[in-house]
Amino acid sequence: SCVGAMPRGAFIVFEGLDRSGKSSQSQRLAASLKDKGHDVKAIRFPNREGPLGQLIDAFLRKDIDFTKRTCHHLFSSDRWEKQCEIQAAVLSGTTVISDRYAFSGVAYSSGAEGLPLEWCKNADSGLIAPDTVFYIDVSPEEANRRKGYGAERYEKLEIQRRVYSSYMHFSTQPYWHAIDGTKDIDSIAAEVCVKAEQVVSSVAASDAPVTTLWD
Ligand code: FDM
Ligand code: MG
Repeated sequence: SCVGAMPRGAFIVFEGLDRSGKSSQSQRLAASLKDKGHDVKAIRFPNREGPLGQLIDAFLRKDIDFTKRTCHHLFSSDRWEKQCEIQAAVLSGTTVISDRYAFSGVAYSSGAEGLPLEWCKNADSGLIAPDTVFYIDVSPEEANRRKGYGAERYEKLEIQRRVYSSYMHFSTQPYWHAIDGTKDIDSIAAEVCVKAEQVVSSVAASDAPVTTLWD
């Protein structure tokens, strides 16, 4: 790379079942990396604020229904709408941390809705690929014991069991890092932070190009 060129930022994704603790962990990591002087941009999917997000929010609250394939495309479109933003941030040296991404799309649409997995993957094919995925691994039973699920769509033990097994489709991928989500919050945060810093520095040092799903 040319002398003085900005090393790119890493793209880090958190995945896991509802109540796995992934939202807290993604916030913790964003705060720790900021403390260490990194530029960080925290995002989440679904992004419930935008025009698509409002439809998704109403869908999750069961105020409106869509066919299974339409809802899958809504969640996917929400990600497509954010690609320029993610790309611009990463290329300017900012580390992007996302709470959920396309892996949720595949795990929930195939697991909870019963759609064919390859069909689900197609909608997200070509999205910017994360450099690493932290999968906060908590069994559906353990997640359910935590505070019980809420009243949103998919927040049921039997559905979470199917989502959990769909997530396992990704478990052998090189970018997939399963983290034991039953440990205490501070040890998980410490483990994640060490691994994330390794990813941030190796991405910066190797000047690895941004790749796309599902390479
Ligand atoms: N969800 C999330 C999907 O079904 N598909 C997707 O592509 C994404 C990103 O939306 F039940 C589901 C997962 C969860 C719900 O997520 C909202 P949060 O993280 O609980 O807000
Ligand atoms: Mg939820």
